[in-house]
Amino acid sequence: PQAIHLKDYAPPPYLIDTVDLAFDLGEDVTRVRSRLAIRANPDAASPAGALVLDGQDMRLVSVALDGRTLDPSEYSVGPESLTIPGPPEAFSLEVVTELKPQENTSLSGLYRTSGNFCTQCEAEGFRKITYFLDRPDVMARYRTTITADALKYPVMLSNGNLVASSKMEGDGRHTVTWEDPFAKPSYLFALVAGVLVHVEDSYVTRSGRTVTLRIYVEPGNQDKCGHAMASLKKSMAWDEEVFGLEYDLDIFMIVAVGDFNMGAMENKGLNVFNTKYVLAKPETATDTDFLGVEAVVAHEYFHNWTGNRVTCRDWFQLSLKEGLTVFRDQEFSSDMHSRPVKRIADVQRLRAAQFPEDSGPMAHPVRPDSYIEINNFYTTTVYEKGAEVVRMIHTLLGADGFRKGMDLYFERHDGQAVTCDDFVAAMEDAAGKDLGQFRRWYSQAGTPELAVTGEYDAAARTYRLTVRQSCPPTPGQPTKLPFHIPLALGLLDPSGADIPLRLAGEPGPAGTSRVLDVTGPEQVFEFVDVPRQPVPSLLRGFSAPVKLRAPYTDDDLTFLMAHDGDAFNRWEAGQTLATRLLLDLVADRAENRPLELSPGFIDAFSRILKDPDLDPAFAAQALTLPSEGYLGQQMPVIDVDGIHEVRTFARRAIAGRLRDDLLATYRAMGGNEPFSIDAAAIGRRALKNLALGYLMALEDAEAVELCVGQFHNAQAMTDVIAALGLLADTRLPQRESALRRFYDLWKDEPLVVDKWFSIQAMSERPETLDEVAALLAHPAFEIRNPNKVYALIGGFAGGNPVRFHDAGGGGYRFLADQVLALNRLNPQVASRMVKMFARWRKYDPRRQSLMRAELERIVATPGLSRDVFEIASKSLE
Ligand code: B3K
Ligand code: ZN
Repeated sequence: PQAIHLKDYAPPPYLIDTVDLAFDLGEDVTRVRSRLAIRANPDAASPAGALVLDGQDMRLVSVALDGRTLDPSEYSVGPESLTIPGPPEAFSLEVVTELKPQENTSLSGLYRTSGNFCTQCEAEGFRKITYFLDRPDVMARYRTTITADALKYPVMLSNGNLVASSKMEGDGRHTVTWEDPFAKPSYLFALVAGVLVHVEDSYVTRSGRTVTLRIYVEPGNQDKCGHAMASLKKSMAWDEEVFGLEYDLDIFMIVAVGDFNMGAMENKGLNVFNTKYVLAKPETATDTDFLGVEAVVAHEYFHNWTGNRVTCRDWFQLSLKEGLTVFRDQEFSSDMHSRPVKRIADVQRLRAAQFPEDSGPMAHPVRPDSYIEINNFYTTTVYEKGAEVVRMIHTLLGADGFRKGMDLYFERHDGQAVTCDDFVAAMEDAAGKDLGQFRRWYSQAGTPELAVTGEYDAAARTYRLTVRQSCPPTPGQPTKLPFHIPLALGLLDPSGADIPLRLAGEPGPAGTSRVLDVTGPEQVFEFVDVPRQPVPSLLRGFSAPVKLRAPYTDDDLTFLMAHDGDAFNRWEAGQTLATRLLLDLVADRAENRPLELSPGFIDAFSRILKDPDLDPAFAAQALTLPSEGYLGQQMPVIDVDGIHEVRTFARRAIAGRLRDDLLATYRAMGGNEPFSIDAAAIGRRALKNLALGYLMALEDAEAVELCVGQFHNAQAMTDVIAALGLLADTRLPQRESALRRFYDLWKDEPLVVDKWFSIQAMSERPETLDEVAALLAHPAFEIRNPNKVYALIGGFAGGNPVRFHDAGGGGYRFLADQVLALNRLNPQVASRMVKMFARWRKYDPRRQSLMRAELERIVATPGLSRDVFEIASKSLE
């Protein structure tokens, strides 16, 4: 397979102005007639020449140019293209193709799910429907006619507005026509047909237009759409208020389907969603699910402006729409709930997934330079780091400057396909701030490291902060130039209060929290009028996606935990301290020294637990120890077993010392108030279940009784799952009965069954691998369904480090077997699974060689997809 490079970008030789599609949906064959108005691109680099359309996995039936059917000698068909040599300057092209959606297991292009028809075109699925210039800088207006059996497919949807529909004909078939007035790239095309019911609502935009809102689901799921609908309306109002952006069609539709590779897709006017991000009611969905629904509904809705109205010139610019839209959905969720709690969750996610990616074999810039398979680049770097980059622009420009930049971006580029650079230029021009050096965040991969030291001069009353930055090498980028890093900070006096900040040379203090522009490899910032030795609070709110190194003492960290005015940094101080203590214990264990957890640390935990003024959601985050994955990242060679054992030891030590407080917290948060999904209620459930988790680390009779009682009596899935997850880690007799009961209760709810699979896959018990392997044969498991694969196989390989990395290598063999099975069915899902091997070099020699052997076995397998080949081969490089 060949790599595609950003430097080779050239404008398309032809443009397509209009697309007229006619689908004839059949059980055996689906026929697609496409009529394109094509003309040579006046802005192309060279004369137009041959027209090469993308297309694959279809049967070409006929080609007609300006109404004349072409003889097969007048065109040529390759496995991935249709070429027409020397067409006129402007012409119409009619192409008929035949497809078999029922055989399409890749879930890209047109496929079937629960008997319905559905499409997924991003990134390159449209070419599996018809021949086309399947690239985002070709924007056309679409008209789509669908004909199908009226009983089997009563609902037939596409983008835009419904402009015609005919009643059932004598043959039992009916027809509809949809028209989308906005030009769009082919990746935003969508079609859905089948037996669906909908819930409907409406929204009046602030300019007074009424928009019909519909959520389509399979019959029986109408009662789980309320939260998605409420989230949609909130998103619409938020985008008007914060960015002045209104919806632009008369109807907005969401369709939920059970078979979907990702979370959701922002097709113009017709979003298609994984059921996981639509369906939610308290009995079936956890709080995490509810928050996920809200965030993903918002994300896809926000794409209507950031992605659809202004789209990407090419796929290297993917973060233009994804980083920006993730930033927007994060801000939305912050405004709906608690800002610090949301920020902590987002940073945890960045550290858990993006930091490892950025220091491994798949590290790539937010705007990659090359790819073999674009679907492999829907990464946490493009999404989450991309959002951090947008957030830094927001920090540097301020909210008003950022808003001006957004306004200018839309003023300049509405209806266009543009680049990340165009976005930065709009920000720069609107706010009058030079972002020249800042652009390196788009081109250089790797997580920068910021080493900060401080020196207090009591006589001169100055505090000198020395900041050094560096960035480790990444594939293809051995050396890096300095980044422009916004460093938000404050200085705390010994009472814990913020000191007014004045840099040498400044007339007066400028607030107590401010942002320094770090641009050089080493810089000194001198603060004056500092009355006493301060403790610096650095990188407040995680103002840049970097690794901070600062020589804090344990006492400094405990002090910051208690006093920092920045809530994020209060949490961060506790995490830094816990990480340090746990890693010391891992070293103790390796040296056969006895394990002991610092009493001072447990005291700090106890103060958090007993602080009546703390937001319970924040307390739950602050009382959660760093994950095994995060601890592993801090070690040169990951000690899988040591980390697991030490973390378990620490949890027991904390629980043993704080048992009574934990019980009190459990009871205080338990309350019997009716279910609510507001931030306060979510926070109370989080803290309650955190307390239960610690108590279950002791596994004493009282804890078990609470846990089993909660499992049986709780109404909300959050509480049921928390209890079941804890039981699943034990050898208690109640374990099997709970798992059995849960399955019997919920076997008809696929999304709940997914939870049942993942809980078993993540159990730390030694028999987990055998159980997971046996579950592959369970009647509810379906390897063709991505959610099932993510729950069982992904849950095991990604969510269970101690069992997946078992030194026997059985976990590795299991994953490689599944990757190869999936490779034939669904390359995108297979590729997500093979990524779990990417960090093999971080382990000890024995595990390294076991993982490498599996990667080599995969690479040597004939018929490998581009998707899996790219990840596996780059992992071995
Ligand atoms: N844009 C889609 C992702 C498409 C992934 C294609 N492999 C969902 C989103 O980011 O909103
Ligand atoms: Zn997106």
